[in-house]
Amino acid sequence: MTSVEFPYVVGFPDLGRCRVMGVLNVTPDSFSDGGRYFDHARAIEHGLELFAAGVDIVDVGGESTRPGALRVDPAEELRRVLPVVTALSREGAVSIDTMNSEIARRAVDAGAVLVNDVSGGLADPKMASFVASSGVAYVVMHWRGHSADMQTRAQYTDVVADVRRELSMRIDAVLDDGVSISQIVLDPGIGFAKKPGAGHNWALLKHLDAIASLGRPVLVGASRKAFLGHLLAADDAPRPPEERDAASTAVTALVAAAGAWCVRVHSPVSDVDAVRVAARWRAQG
Ligand code: PMM
Repeated sequence: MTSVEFPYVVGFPDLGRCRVMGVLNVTPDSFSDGGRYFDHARAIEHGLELFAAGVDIVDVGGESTRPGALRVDPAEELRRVLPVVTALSREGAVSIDTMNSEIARRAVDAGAVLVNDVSGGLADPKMASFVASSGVAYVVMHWRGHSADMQTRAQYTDVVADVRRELSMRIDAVLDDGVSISQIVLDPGIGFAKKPGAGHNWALLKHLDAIASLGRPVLVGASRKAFLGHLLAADDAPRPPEERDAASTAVTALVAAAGAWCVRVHSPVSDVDAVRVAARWRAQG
């Protein structure tokens, strides 16, 4: 089998396959697992379960970004995530899902090897310069504003071209702040200022190559999101988040086969196999 090459990301040697990132929300209110891992001991235990299931990275977040969510106080966000990042960093690669540069700094000091910023540096003007000084990998996601009212900003002429252009501007901005190109991973921001019924998410997933043509690897966070609930609705009732895992894995297989660098998922067991199937698929002449 010929190996599959992915663009280099600092700290993440090529595995010849798409990586799997497991979601660990230490929040009372995330849309699919809110409240389940709010207690530190339960969060750490679930992080260990994610590693045991074969994920490459555990993504620890202390602020819900579901549509409509309000901001969390930074002291509370830090209280939620720091013990969890500290404990899990001893066991494997941990990323910190935050828009706040101080939280990112404390998490990286505690061992996090990737900063996952859903605002792509827009929420905190100090984020990019912190990331630059830290040298760790940086996920720059497409974002148009905070969750409280982000869905009102889901207006596009051509969603793929618009997201690509806005991400390109974010690359330029974070490079200007000293981030190096090998730190950057791009993310089209599935569900963020994208309407489930308007086809925005499907267009972005189908045309990931347009995002990848910016020259950086692509991370996809489609797991359990509303557009899948919408697709699988019965009698006009969306399929509930915890019943969207099979569909999430189908997306994993498709985007990994299309060359995604990483998928961010809640229930990773099938995804861990799916990325291996996709790598073999890609390697086939
Ligand atoms: N989605 C959520 C949170 N963090 N990070 C990245 N990079 N990409 C995403 O799509 C993303 C994210 C929201 O989902 P959750 O509430 O299940 O964590």
